[in-house]
Amino acid sequence: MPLQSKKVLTLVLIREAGRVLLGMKKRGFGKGNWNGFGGKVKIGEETIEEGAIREVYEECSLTVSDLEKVGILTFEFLGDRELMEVHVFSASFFEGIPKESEEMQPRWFNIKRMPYDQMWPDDRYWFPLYLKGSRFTGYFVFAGLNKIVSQSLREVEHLPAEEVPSNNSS
Ligand code: 6OG
Repeated sequence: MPLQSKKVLTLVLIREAGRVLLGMKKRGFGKGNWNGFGGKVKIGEETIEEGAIREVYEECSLTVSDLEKVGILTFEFLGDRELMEVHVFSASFFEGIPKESEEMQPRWFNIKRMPYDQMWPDDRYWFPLYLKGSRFTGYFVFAGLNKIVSQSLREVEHLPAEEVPSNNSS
């Protein structure tokens, strides 16, 4: 079965001193996991960053402006022809106070105590690279939502230049 397309998504990690803001996903894909904020890049959004900024605001009411891309993670779910390409951003300046939304319940976590048992299983591989300030690319193959069957992760000096997404459906 050939892989035919990829969906571009965003994931924003907001960091302040020794802590990171995560949200408990209350519905949809990844429900029950702590994760950064993000989602699909919408048609009409000219950059991936624009989609990322919108999602952060929708999900926790914060306005971020200093996004820095730190990683690109590609996920393949066996049996699903569409790959997910998640662009991971770090932000350290924000305006507002984190507020619960219909999708996310935000909470600050000390960077020494990330709740890996309640995060996506790939996070325990790449999150330490993010925390130490590296850039990275990764490819993870999942069988179901909880099991990684193969993975590769690399620290890189530079991430590939952005491609403007054209095939996202929503
Ligand atoms: P919506 O469906 O809510 O966007 N996402 C993942 N994040 C991590 N840490 N690991 C994964 O492993 C992920 N797969 C998807 C990208 C989904 C949100 O979840 C992220 C988006 O921020 C498989 O629109």
